[in-house]
Amino acid sequence: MLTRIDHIGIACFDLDKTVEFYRATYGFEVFHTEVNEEQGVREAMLRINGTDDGGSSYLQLLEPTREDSAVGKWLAKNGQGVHHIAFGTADVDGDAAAIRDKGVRVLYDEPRTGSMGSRITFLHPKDCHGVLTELVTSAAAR
Ligand code: CMX
Ligand code: CO
Repeated sequence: MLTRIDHIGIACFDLDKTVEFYRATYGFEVFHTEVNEEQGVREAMLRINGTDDGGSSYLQLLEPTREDSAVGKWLAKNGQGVHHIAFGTADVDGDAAAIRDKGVRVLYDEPRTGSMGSRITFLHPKDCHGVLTELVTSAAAR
């Protein structure tokens, strides 16, 4: 069951400048940073709030580490902005399988590693009314 917004993924050209904008404008501080080579991103997670199921909601600021990555290609085509939305679940495997059975393309056969040791998969934006959609089981929920 999808129980919360885990994060909103925002693509940017310069992670440090974008982090500074969110800090100076809204007062959001960096909760976590990492490089995910498989996904081709350098990212900063800004924690916005906790939720009833013990998980949290974040903004995920994403800078590509290579031009041919998903975010790099998207930035070249669209410029900066909202790249994807991510729903939190305690069971990414089960939810992904159930959604696949409804005819929506799930991009990975098995969930891969996301921020902070989470397990993630993606739904194809063309099957989701134009929204690239991620499913996340956070490390804490496992
Ligand atoms: N939101 C909405 N539509 C998108 C999209 C996005 N983020 N990215 C691509 N599309 C659309 C494109 O506009 C294009 O549509 P048209 O054919 O109408 O022009 C279509 O999908 C195909 O796009 P593409 O540029 O040819 O790109 P690819 O097919 O090579 O890749 C996708 C698209 C979704 C398969 C790829 O971006 C992907 O695998 N995404 C999942 C991984 C990811 O995004 N990782 C970065 C985030 C990591 C994290 O969150 O931790
Ligand atoms: Co994400």
